[in-house]
Amino acid sequence: MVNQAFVPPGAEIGDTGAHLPGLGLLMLASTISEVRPDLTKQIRYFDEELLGTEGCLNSVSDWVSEASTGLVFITTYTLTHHRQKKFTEKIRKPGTLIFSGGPHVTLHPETSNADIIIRGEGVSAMRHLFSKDRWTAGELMRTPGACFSYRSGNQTLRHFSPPQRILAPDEWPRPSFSYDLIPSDVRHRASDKRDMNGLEPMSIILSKGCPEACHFCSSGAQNGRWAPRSVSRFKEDLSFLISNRKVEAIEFHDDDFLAHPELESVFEIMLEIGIPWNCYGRVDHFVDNGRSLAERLYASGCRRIFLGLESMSESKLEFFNKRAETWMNEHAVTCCAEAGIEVAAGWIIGAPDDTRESLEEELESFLCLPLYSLDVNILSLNPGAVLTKRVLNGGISLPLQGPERENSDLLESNHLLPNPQKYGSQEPWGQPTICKAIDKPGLNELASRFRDEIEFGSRDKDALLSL
Ligand code: B12
Ligand code: SF4
Repeated sequence: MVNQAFVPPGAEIGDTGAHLPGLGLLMLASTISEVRPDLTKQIRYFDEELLGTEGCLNSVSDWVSEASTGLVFITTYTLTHHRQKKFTEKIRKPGTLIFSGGPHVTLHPETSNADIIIRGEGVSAMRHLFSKDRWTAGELMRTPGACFSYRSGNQTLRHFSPPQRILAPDEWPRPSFSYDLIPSDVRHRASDKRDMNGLEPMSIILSKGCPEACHFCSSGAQNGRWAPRSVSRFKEDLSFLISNRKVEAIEFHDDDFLAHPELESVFEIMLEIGIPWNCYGRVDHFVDNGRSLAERLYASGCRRIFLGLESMSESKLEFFNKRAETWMNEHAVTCCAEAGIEVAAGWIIGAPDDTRESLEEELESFLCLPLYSLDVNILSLNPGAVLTKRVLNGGISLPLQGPERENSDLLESNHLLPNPQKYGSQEPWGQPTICKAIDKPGLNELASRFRDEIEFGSRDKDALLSL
């Protein structure tokens, strides 16, 4: 008997306040059921927030111990990878095989202590592995994206595969996400910026990756080329979701929901189900007929949109390769606000040329926009992002950091993985900042002051939710 435990990334560091289903793991669970329907009843999904840290460990351990072979699946994020490693250490025992995958180990498989690491999308790996009777080293080597250690004579060798990123969303399993696995007592929660009057959200996604490539962002390195999913498949997944959970609000987790080529059909489906929803989108979609787009969004139930404006300075937008200008930011926010859609936005501070004066100016421009909320984020260097690569290859010089004012470990290690001993636990956690004029404590102090100064907020909650 093979019992399987799926554990999404836990809370604490990088906690956005949100608590949502781990779509990647739910997709892998559905893939395994597709290949081996006989295993379906042996798959469980464990939620750390519901169970607590110790409770989660114990529940997973008990579940996999009941079988002759236990398989544990963990998603990794860079900011919380140390926690996932600790979890792996505690859960490890004979008869249990631990898999890790997701954003962090896709870029840094060498840092994982799991038994098998899958880089990139995990569906192809699951299809390959679960169609085999035995998992020999040879079979594992043929598994898309797999990395692992194995014995050869008296030597231990490591095998590394490149990340898999080419699977088209229409080749995802059916249903795409096993929402039915989520225990009924798990209560999901939106982050503040996406909260819709306390309605319980469920998330869904209908594309992979992003059509753009901002230089601070790692979506391309994680997901490969952007690809949308057909509307018919989306409809199937949505009806599976609605028939398995009570859905009060929907969060679309696509990087750029508005880029979907069949957006009008998606609107029709959302109008038909009558559930309020929110999404992420890019401002360039509002350039032509932005008012009409915003009205159609509202009419189909969109009540909040997250626009990653990032900056109100032309040169900074260009430095980020945002491929948007400040007038586009302003226009998109105005179109949405006038249509009744609340706009949550993000602002990144800590670019190399930011100064206290330039940031005060940006803040003034943001405060003039009809926003619902504005997240102030200090630029972080995600694995795989263009800016991270430029810092590592010397194209952007790293201002000297910390009390010792030296960056020697970076030059030796050739990575920028979080190191809170060296770079402190302020934001960005365990990482250096690259702003020339303001150091990390200075950026944190500014971020905290800006957050206090920003006061937007919902105009009328009842109007927001009336469909
Ligand atoms: C939804 C989302 C969230 C949700 C997470 C909900 C949840 N419970 O999972 C919320 C809003 C809570 C969130 C929070 C954060 N997020 Co986020 N998030 C995303 C987003 C937009 C989509 C992820 C998703 O669901 N994709 C769809 C599923 C189907 O794909 P997937 O998860 O990648 O899974 C596939 C593969 O990765 C792989 N896989 C995944 N896990 C596993 C495990 C195993 C064992 C195997 C074999 C394979 C495997 O197989 C899956 C199927 O093919 C991505 C951007 C993106 N487009 O990828 C960012 C992203 C993952 N987030 C990111 C970040 C930085 C964060 C935060 C740290 C932000 C912050 N500063 O607070 C927090 C961390 C929260 C935490 N506690 O750890 C980064 C991660 C970078 C990194 N190297 O870690 C990303 C890539 C965004 C970016 N462009 O930078 N996020
Ligand atoms: S920041 Fe947003 S728009 Fe830019 S590449 Fe990342 S997901 Fe796409």
